[in-house]
Amino acid sequence: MTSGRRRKPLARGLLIGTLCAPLLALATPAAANHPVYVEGNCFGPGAGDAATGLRQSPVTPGTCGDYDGDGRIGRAEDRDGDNNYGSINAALTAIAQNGRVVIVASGTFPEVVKLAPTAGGNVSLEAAEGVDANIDAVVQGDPGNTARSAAPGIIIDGCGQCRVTVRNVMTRNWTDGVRVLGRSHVHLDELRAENNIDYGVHVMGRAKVSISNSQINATGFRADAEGPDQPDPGVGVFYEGRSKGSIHRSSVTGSALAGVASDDGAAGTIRLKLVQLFDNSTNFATSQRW
Ligand SMILES: [Ca+2]
Ligand SMILES: [Ca+2]
Repeated sequence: MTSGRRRKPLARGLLIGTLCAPLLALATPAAANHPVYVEGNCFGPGAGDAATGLRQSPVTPGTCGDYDGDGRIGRAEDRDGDNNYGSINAALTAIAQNGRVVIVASGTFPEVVKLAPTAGGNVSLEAAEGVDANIDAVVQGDPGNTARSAAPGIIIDGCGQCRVTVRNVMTRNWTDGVRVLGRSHVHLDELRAENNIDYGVHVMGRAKVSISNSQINATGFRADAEGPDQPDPGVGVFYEGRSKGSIHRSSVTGSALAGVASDDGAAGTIRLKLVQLFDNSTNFATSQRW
């Protein structure tokens, strides 16, 4: 854990900062123990059936997910030069994919979130307790819905020496709720993946992904105004290639095809404990025999 080792008393930190300013200027933009915040948002204007799309700035200060009370949310919050952001990807860029991003107010985030640490970087993305952070491909009336519906919601592509943690977020209406690539090392905790058409969690390559306290439900079931979409294949959690995984205290239900499945290379390297598998066409499958 780097945070404990790096934490220093303020006075000492200031002294070091004074003496070593040239060195600090060469450091990464945000050290691993300097979190940045993501604010929320709300729908509107109007209410109920009249509500359309995400609200834009300005909003009444302190409302509609405006955590810092400046009346700005979304892109305006991304651009105002402070340490709060209105979108998740802007915050990840601010920490240079090395550090902690905390979503501090409830909102819907229609963006393909990319977690891609390099060179030993470590990223944690989480919503604070009680915050509903919905990473959703579909927002009523938004012109980007079709393109987003054909993309994964959270893409994790880390290096072999990098570690990624994602906690307490929802991902819905994508092809894959979460797609993990390469040699990533990932922990997914309190993840809620629903109504993703192809996979809830899709682990590829040689990635290692543990999942705990999570619900992956209704994979392969998604509909728009023209009717239900066709799943391909509609698997809750799929460990593909030579990936490895462990799932603990989680629920995988209502998948169109398999609940938890592994590829030939991943077969035998998947560990399940206290996992609810129910109402999937096939609850558990190996070698893609679903
Ligand atoms: Ca704000
Ligand atoms: Ca800002």
